[in-house]
Order: sequence, then C-alpha cells, then structure tokens
Amino acid sequence: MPKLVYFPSLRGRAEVIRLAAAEAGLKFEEETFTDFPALKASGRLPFQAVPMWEEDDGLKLVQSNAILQHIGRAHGLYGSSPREAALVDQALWTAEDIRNEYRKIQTAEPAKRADVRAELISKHLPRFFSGLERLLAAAGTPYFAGQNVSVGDLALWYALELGRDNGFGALLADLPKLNAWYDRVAARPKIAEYVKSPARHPVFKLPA
Ligand SMILES: N[C@@H](CCC(=O)N[C@@H](CS)C(=O)NCC(=O)O)C(=O)O
Repeated sequence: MPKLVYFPSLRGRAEVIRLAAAEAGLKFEEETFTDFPALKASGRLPFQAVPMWEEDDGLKLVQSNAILQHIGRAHGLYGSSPREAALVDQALWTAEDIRNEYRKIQTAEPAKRADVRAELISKHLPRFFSGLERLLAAAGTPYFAGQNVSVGDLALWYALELGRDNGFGALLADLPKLNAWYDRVAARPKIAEYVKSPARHPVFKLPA
C-alpha cells in the first residue's frame, strides 16, 4: 500500500493528495511523525520537507504537485489528451498561486496581517476567482479540463474550500459557474464521503 508521510492532524499540502486518493479509490497509509528535526536529520527527505509519497516498488516522491500529478496520471484524473493535460496543469498552477496568496497572511508580520488580508480581498483573490469563472464559461465544460474531473479540479477545489473556511467565501458569491463547479466537485460521491469523514483533519485557519 502507498504511504503518505506528513504532519499529524494537518490538512496542509497533503490534503489535495488525500482528495485525489479518495477520488481514485486509492487506499494508502499515513505515516506521521512527532520529531520533524529527527526525520530531517535521517536523510530520508530529499529536501527536508514533506509531504513524501512512497510506493511498494521503491518509488519515493516529494513535491506535493508531483505526487498529485503521479496519482492523476495513474488513475485517470489527468485529462484524456495532451490538450486536456495542459488544462489540468493550468488548474494546478492556479491553485498554487491562490495558496501563495493565502500564505502572504501567514508570512506577514502580525501588525501587517489585516492590511495583507484586505489587499487579498480587494485585489488578488478577485483576480483569480473571476478568472476561474471566465475559464469555465469559455470552456463550457463541467470541469476545468473537460468532461471529467481531474487533479487540477481537486487542487482548485481545496484552494477555494480553504478560502471559504478563512472568510473569503463572499468573494465567490457572484460567480455562478464557479459556484456550480464547486458544488459539482463536492457532490462527487467519493469526495463527499471523504469530506464528511470523521477522519478528516480539522480546518486550517490562517492567522487573524
Ligand atoms: N514545494 C513543496 C513544499 C514542501 C514544503 O515546504 N513543505 C513544508 C510543510 S507543508 C515543509 O516540510 N517545510 C519544512 C519545514 O517546515 O521545516 C511541496 O509542494 O511539496
């Protein structure tokens, strides 16, 4: 069984991997640690960072997006043509950009956090969210890379869920295609089952 090495009780960068595994029906075990410095010192992590994904054939993979892409390719969640795969990548990198916007709140000095949050609300997040609305409208497809859900949808879905959980939900209010897409992903049976599972780790709250 594959193994996901990550912090205990944290959604973090592992969460999209958990969502992809859920959608793929892929069983895996979680290895958590209590002593991160010791894990880093062990030399097991190429870049002293997690998540890491290990498979029985000896594959050891770091970089959350590489892990996600690997699961996507292996389980039919990566589009059905090079063109669709490119759209999956576009979605993945947009999710990364959105996460980087949230991260600005984490990395800001505490006294500047309110200003950073205000600028995200007035400027940066609307740019991404309205852009996603336009992409869906132009494509006319149920998902960002065509007729079928992909790891790109799952990464974006988690980025938006994180936004809703952290007080940015109002920015999505007037974006009907994006809202419908969000609900479509959430209603996928395996995603819905995972999301309501008691095993899911708690919501991640950005610092106020
Ligand atoms: N680009 C990497 C970033 C990995 C990363 O920075 N992971 C964090 C935890 S989410 C980490 O392990 N940081 C090292 C540390 O906290 O010392 C990825 O997407 O996997």
